[in-house]
Amino acid sequence: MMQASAQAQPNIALVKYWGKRDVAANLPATGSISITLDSLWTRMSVNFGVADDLLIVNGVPADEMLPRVTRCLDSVAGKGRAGARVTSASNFPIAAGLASSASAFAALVVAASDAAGCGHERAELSRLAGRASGSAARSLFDGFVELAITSAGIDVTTLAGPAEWPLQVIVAVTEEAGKAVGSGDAMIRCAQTSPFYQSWVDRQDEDLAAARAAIARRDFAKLGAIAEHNCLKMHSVMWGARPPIVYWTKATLACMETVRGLQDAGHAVFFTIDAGPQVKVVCLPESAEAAQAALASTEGVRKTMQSALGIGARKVTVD
Ligand code: 2P0
Repeated sequence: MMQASAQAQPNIALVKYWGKRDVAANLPATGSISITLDSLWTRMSVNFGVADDLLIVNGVPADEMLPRVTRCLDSVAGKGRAGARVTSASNFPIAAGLASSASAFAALVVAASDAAGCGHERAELSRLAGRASGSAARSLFDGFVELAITSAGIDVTTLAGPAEWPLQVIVAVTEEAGKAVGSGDAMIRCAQTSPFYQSWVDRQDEDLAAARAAIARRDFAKLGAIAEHNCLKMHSVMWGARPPIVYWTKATLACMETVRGLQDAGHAVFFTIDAGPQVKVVCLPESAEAAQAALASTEGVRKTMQSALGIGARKVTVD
């Protein structure tokens, strides 16, 4: 039996990936910059040596996700591989805009490569994860991560490690149910129908440059300003699609107002929102406690989770 396990954490994009240059190759239209989290995790175990692929997520068979997992395993271990029993567990809600596919596919490629004895380098694992889910390529790397588009595909690097600028992230969970429109379909609809899509793509390089410079200088105010702007622009692209894609709820807006209140009171915090109603609030450590308390008492917030920045996907031993 060839068996291995890996753990990966989700990442939160500060300059977002929204749109595909090549749908078949799952190549993003633009680069992106993210932070890898620490205390939210997905653990994946891959066991080659069964007849047919089988996927168990948090103890329950997940047949809907199986074809995507099968394709990813084929890309890592080759089509001639044995069938695999894949088990996955996460300590946070999945499929609700919390980057669960990022941590899942990042952990999957590491576990599958190890179980099959492939010996892939990190850059190759990142490329394979990105083919399964664009954002997953970033969860192979530590701390502040940039995914750049090159003529050869993607190039992913760490801009600053988690200890070099130890920010905190509060996730305000407003809805635990899965979302109505998946990210992949939503991106394609935006590219086909939103009049704002092309200008989003055209302006992405300047946002990436601004975020990269803010990270290099540890300039929290500048990083927050560009991240909020980039997030609101991404959602504007979605609102302009036909039919429109609106992931926000009343609670999402209430959380944004809470963040504005914290900023007005002098706290170093900013928000970002992905393809779902949850609000992620990035803070300097001294503002984390106030941010967590304010978000926890915001109407519609079901729970909050807090995380430092963490490291990329790696092998683990799971009992
Ligand atoms: C991101 N998101 O940069 C953006 C911002 C959501 C909003 O990447 O189709 O699951 O699997 O490549 O990576 C979510 O999309 O999309 C995402 P696919 P993915 O984090």
